[in-house]
Amino acid sequence: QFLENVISHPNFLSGNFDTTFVDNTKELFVFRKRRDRATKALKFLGNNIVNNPSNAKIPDDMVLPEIKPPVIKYGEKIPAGTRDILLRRGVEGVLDFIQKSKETLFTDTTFRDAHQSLLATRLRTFDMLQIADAYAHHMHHLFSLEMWGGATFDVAYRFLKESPWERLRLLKDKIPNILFQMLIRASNAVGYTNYPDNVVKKFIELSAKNGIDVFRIFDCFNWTAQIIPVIEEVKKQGKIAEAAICYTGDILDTKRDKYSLKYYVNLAKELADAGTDILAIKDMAGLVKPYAAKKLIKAIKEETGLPIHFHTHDTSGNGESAILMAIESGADIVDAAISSMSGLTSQPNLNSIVAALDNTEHQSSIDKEWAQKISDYFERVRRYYFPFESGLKAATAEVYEHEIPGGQYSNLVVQVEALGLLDRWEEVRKMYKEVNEALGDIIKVTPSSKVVGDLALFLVRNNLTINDLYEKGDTLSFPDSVVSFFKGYLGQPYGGFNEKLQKIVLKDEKPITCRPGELLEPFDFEKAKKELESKFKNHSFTDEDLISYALYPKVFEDYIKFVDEYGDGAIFDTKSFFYPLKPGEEISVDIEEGKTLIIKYIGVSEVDEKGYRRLFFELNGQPRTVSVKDEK
Ligand code: 3PY
Ligand code: ZN
Repeated sequence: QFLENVISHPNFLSGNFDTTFVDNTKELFVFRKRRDRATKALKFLGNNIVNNPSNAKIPDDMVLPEIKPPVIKYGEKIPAGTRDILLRRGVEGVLDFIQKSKETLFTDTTFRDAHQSLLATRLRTFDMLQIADAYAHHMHHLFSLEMWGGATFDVAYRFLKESPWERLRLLKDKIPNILFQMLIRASNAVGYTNYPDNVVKKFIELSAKNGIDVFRIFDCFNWTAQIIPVIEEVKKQGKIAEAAICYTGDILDTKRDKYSLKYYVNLAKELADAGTDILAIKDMAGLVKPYAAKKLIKAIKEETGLPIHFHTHDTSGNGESAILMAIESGADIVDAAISSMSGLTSQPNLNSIVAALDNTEHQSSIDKEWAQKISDYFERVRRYYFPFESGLKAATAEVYEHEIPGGQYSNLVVQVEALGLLDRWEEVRKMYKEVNEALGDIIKVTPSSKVVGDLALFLVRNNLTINDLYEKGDTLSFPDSVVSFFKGYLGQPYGGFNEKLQKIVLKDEKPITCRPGELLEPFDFEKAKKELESKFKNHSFTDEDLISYALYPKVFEDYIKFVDEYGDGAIFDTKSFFYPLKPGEEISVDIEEGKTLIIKYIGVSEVDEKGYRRLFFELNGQPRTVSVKDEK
């Protein structure tokens, strides 16, 4: 262990040491506590049995299918893909490839937006890794894989008890040939609030270092002052900057002219001038109607000449038509999800669109047979996530009314359910629309969509109306996100605030009007490292850990505490991770390559006077017990 400390020490690695190195470097003598991974794994399973933190149960009559990843012929070389172009010819090479490509290019969103929009972001690394080889070997004609960012960062730590950085690295190892794409919320990074500029910069630097190649950058108010510094930082890292225009309203409706074609074209020009490599149309709720897609993309393409990447959601069922129209009008790249993870609040169906383009000038090279095999895999995997499904059974034109983003929809339903309000879900959707109107018809996408969602929930829960906001607002204690929005901490919405409501919510406080990042003190990484290391004595923290802590201090600390007690959540298969074992059930867990635990659950004791239960297992054939506090 001592040797391990020496050879991994940064001073040793950089050659910056002399004969006093061992004597004077006290951290060499801090040893990691022996991690008894087997006991932790038993405690993890015991905690699921006693406390069931995911609140998920498999009904007795439900049979979940066996997971069967398609078989790859090993020994075959991974074919070259778009990432090889980036590595060999740089960003310019990729842009040249896009311009010259006759076929429509695809981004597969299955690993990010699709499950964020269908399964409350719960798709685990375990299930991604098993299909990763299939992507590397057979989906190399994809433009990119959107596999990181958005809500996945927070959810990985908070609910899945796994590291998003580790996800990125493991997937990159397996899929080195396809560009990895992430969604970054400009100054909000992958959080819900503005961060100091040095945090956003460091986050981009580390994301690039760990494997992100394409950064889709958006601001929830399309405020270019927030987007431009991020474009610059991405370019500094030698990666592809894809600034996004968030779409709301309806450019075809001349009566609703706040967000007109002209508005979008002007934005596109600004982002083109700021040097974006690609321009994304980010239709987060699926509001770009097919004929609007035609008009919008044609106009933007003509004005900017940039490669256009079209992103939509299929909530209305019109998503595929919109994509076809977008392709007809010059979109170079489109987002879609593998078929069993597509449709409704997710992206339109990749397999179907690829088939629809056959025998046309836009025909794709994507292997349809393999796209189907991957879909078969996810069809089985998805069944394990049934508690996180939104319940939406069919496409709905109501999205044109409420305008709830696809990525928010399934989360909002889970939230509504947790509050015991599922019976009033229709009311929540109607209230969402009314709140948006009251706020002045804002662009709704993370984090502004959270403001609208939080206020709608708050009103429904407390049986209040929009009118009550004006009449009783001074006595109400508004959700934090709403206060923060009115203070200007998320930025300045296009067209300004509803000032009357702003005064009611803020009372005597004055809002800010500048870019929030200008006012935030730089984050002190050194201090944070010391803080964490004094709190968690047996840990050392990497730069990636520190940035996670800067973004989500409490979530990150809770994750470290969890891992200390129960180990890494990522080692379990999805059934054992979410659901309590049943007596007599036996599972195997790979704690590392070549080290497998066979665990059989025998039974549980009554709760003792201190509130603990003893759980009886067999571990590799030997009886073992662990105690877990009953928190219920
Ligand atoms: C996110 O920010 O997570 C989104 O998916 C926005 O659409
Ligand atoms: Zn989306």
